[in-house]
Amino acid sequence: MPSRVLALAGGGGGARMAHGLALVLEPGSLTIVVNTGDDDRFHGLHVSPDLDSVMYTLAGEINPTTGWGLRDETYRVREALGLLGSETWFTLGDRDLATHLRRTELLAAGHTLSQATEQLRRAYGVEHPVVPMTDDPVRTLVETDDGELRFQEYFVRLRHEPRVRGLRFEGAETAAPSTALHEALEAADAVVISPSNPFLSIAPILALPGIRERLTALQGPRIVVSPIIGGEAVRGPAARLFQDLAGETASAVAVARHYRGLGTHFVMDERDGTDRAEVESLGYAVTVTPTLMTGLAEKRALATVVCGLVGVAA
Ligand code: FO1
Repeated sequence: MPSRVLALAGGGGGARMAHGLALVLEPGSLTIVVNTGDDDRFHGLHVSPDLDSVMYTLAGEINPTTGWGLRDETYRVREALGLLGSETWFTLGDRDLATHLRRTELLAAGHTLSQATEQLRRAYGVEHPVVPMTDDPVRTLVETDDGELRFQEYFVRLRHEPRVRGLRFEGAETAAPSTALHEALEAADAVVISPSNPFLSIAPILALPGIRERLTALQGPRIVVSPIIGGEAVRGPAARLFQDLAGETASAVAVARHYRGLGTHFVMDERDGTDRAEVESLGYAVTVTPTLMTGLAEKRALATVVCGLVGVAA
């Protein structure tokens, strides 16, 4: 029987890793579990940015310039909303709006977020299961010097400029992990922790009741792919959050320390090769390889390396 891989993902790095894995694994061998802490309502619509980023990337429809939203977009509705006095700092393209309209329609008709996502991803021609971490509301709240902010206010409206004092995943402690996450945990031969933001994208998944414990109890490899390359995040505030929340400079070692006890294998970029021994001393089996996923070939190459670790003992 082929190995079954559970990938945890959120944001652009997670979407690119998920795409690479989808290129090398059959749909029955991969479940992509996605952060929903970034979800919010805009113009009355339920927006799930991380689910959509993964879905659009796997569909080949992601906007290559922004890394979120759809390619070949127009913004007529946004312009009109602005004229009508609506807040438009969160940019929703016309085609993207159709996704949020349909999701909101399905939720209002009584479907769960998992069921709505299943319909949407099939409609976009995505064969691999892309599933929310939970069907219950979990909202990432960011404690800053300006007070507690909703995730998208911090991330988009304030361009992740405020200093972060802490994070809260409201609702996580009582949220039930989705059925697909349960089933993937039961069946998984390996787990991939994508190179997503550890604090904003992966932590909400790990905050769900029992998930960290169940992941740690898994027998197979738990493979961390470092989101930090040469001391920097590819995009977004991950490097700064290591400073603000963990009090240390961002590096492959800092990522390894963050996931210590959870990960067994650690994949890091060639630029960080000098950190190898220190990461090994934290108990990981280390692989050094190019990790920057600039195109399809790089995504496929990294996913091939990661899948090569499935079945390899730590
Ligand atoms: N990110 C931005 O920086 N600015 C935006 O206006 C914006 C709109 C947006 C709309 C739909 C969507 O699915 C994602 C969107 N994102 C936007 C990205 C999103 O805020 C973040 O990348 C994720 O939440 C972080 O993982």
